[in-house]
Amino acid sequence: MTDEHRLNDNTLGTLPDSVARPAYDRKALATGIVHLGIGAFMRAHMAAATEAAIAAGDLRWGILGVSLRQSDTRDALAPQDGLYTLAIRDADAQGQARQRLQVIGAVRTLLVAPENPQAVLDAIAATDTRIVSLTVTEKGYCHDPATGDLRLDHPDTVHDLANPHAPRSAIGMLVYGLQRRYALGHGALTLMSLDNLPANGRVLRAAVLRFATETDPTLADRIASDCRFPCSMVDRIVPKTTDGDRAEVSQALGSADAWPVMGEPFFDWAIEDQFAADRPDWTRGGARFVKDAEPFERLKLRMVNGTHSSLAYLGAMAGWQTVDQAIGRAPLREHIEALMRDEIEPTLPALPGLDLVSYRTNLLARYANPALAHRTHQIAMDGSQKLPQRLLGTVRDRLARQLPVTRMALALAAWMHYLRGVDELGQSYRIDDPHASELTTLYQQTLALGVSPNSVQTMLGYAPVFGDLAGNAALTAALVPLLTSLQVHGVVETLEAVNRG
Ligand code: CS2
Repeated sequence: MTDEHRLNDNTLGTLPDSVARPAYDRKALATGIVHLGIGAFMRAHMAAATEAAIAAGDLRWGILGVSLRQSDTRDALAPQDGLYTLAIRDADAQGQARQRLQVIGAVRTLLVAPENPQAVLDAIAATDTRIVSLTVTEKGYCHDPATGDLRLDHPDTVHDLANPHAPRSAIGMLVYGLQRRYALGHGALTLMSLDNLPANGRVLRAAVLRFATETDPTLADRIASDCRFPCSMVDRIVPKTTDGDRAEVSQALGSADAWPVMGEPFFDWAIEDQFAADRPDWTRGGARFVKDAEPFERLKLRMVNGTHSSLAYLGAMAGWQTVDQAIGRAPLREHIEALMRDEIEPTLPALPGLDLVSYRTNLLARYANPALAHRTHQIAMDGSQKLPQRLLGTVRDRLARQLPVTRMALALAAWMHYLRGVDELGQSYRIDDPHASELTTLYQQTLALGVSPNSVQTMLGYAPVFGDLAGNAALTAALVPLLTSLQVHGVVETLEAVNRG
């Protein structure tokens, strides 16, 4: 398609009637939100909820999106005036895939931090900015996942402490941006993490204050008293966009969209109502403001992300490429359902109005969505950053109460087995993880040579992931037969044996 047929402000009016689009005056949008890490995940949730608040008439909340590493999002969206399509996909009662398309107008400006870090600091310092939100993934906090503390020896932290004008980590950008903001006499900010971390606001606050203390303790005191860091739980499955998705959405629009995002119909966002200044009315887009997000986070991290990771490692090793394919296999489905019911749910706090049985049933239906084609290898990435909050909290709670951990241990065993780098069909894949080289070396020196209590304990001794679980006898005892079975008999037979009990 030529440029006249590219999605942008000028071609908005030519879209088919079935495509929802901004009806407000985009030129009148102010920039109230700076977002660090403008990937697909944020574009399918926070931006969609903000779009609803803007559409209801509050034009103060345009978004300036920052990419922390690559220019690809800016390169795709800048020629589109920041517009992109959100495709909500599922299947009808006959199992036929269908989609609902909405062009989102909330993103006004896009920056690429490495090209111009100063512009990012200026945006954080700008008077209209009241909220800085983040989806930088677990590893973007430069913290130790086992303890939650900012790593002062992390290369990005070391770099940023020495380069106040050109930070490259989100934490460095926030601290130097706030320093600039205060120098200009502008008011306090709300810093809002949307990543899948327990107490994400508190993790962010601790990292920002730790970094600020290293820079200037008075700045740290001011941030601590002025700024707010609400915790939140966000839930929507957003698979990576493929070239096929781009072609299909562009075809339906009659205009080329270089980077649409895909999502499921389900959307949940529980956010603590703690803001330093005002905020959009995100309830217009399905969010709820809560007093304490912790129980919602725990529920979501353990039930959704915990089972997602379990399913991803087992599915990827069996050669099942997508989540719907994997959950369609009877032994895996039985296992995931029992994992929730028997091992995860008993560790969850009661939440008013929450019916765990329907939560579980609904989650299984979400996984079975055939229109998403969510890749198991996508979820399997960054395991070292994900396991602690997704799986190990449940494991610790159960071990403390001397309850069995067989099904939880199967997820850990599958992750260890995945480090082998080749699935049961003989296909090799890359381990995509910031600790990949240490972990694969560890695997080669231990489990690859044979499963034994010793080799399993050496794996469990990997402190950045397992922390105080090192040397745990009950967990070792659960892992040894599962790892042996995965290596010798493979995923399906192991699942069948676990399901037989
Ligand atoms: C997934 C999550 O990729 C992953 O690790 O588990 O992105 C998951 O799809 C979302 O958290 C669902 O809300």
